[in-house]
Amino acid sequence: GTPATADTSSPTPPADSDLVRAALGRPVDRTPVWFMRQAGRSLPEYRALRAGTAMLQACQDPDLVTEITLQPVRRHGVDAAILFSDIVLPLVVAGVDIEIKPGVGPVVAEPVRTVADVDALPDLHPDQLGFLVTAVRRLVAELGPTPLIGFAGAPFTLATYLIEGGPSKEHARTKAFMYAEPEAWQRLLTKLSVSAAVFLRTQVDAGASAVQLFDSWAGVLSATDYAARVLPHSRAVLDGLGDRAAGERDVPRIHFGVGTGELLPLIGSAGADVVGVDWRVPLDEAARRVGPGYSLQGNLDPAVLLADRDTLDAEVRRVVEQGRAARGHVFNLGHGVLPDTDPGAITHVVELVHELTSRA
Ligand code: 1CP
Repeated sequence: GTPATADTSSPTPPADSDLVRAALGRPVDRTPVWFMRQAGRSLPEYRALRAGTAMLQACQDPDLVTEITLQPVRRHGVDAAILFSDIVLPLVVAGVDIEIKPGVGPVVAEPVRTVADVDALPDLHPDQLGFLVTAVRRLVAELGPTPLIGFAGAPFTLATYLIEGGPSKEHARTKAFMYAEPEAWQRLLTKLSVSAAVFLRTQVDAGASAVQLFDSWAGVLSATDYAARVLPHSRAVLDGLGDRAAGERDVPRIHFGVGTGELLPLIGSAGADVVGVDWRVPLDEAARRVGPGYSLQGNLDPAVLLADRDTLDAEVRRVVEQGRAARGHVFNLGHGVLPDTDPGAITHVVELVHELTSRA
């Protein structure tokens, strides 16, 4: 029952890809590979394009978003593009005063510290996302057979930035608020889940082939707190995305956090098709923890890209071998590309993974 106008002018995403097949546990021609933070600081062509434009301005410029998203696909031959954006963008578009400070990360002008602050947070409206629809449609048309991954920040990870006011190690203020104001906490995470769902739905309707929900900092929580105070909100985002029984396109859902070894089965049960794993837990052990109903994504240590070729190759082979224990495997790093990474090492890993996994 949605109006036809939005759908008819979106280009058709690729009908089939190794990324979507691996994510859904179907046979692949070769293991698909992409890298978290593949677009960005490791590429000289990125630094050249971004010069003079603030990060959050660049994210709202469809020409820049399209070009920066395409750069790593052209250079490395990865099996998926990931939209150039940031997890704080839906908040910024809704009117929250946030800046991304170079070398620091997102900084919030007026952190959320009281119940009144929670209730004053502006909502995101789909009609504020015209730039995003334009960028995704253009990308899907340009990418041809290569799938585009859309993404959003999960409610918990966004809450950490809003409450701390910026990047943090301990997330102590966030936890203190979660324990002291349980009802306001639920309202805050509900608001953030609605805006994440709007942001993802917009990308899927415009042609994204898969989505990733980044709950980067969920690993700071115990399984008990995660299950009771966070998981239902992430599930609201992921469940809102697709009713496959109603014949929607299969748009697999990837769900990722750092340091989530103890949370892996819960991360899966929040509504994922693919559980992202950092480098701490080997993929065969991760497959045992999540069970047979999930594919895995990961999990080369990003620092290994800084090592010598023999070490790099041995680690890539190990990840590929351990990944065979999973229902399906999407090769990736265990977290984002480090800024000092040699782009040549990334291209080499793509070639090696393809060589090791091609069906004869
Ligand atoms: O000026 C610059 O180049 C700023 C660096 C930068 C870039 C390139 C930031 C600031 N964000 C991004 C892009 C970005 N952010 C992408 C692009 C697509 C790709 O992967 O190539 C994505 C997916 C993100 C998502 C993101 N932003 C996450 C989740 C992924 C993760 O790393 O865990 C998080 C936590 C952020 C917050 C953020 N934005 C930028 C920084 C430096 C940070 C982290 C700060 C911190 O340590 O808390």
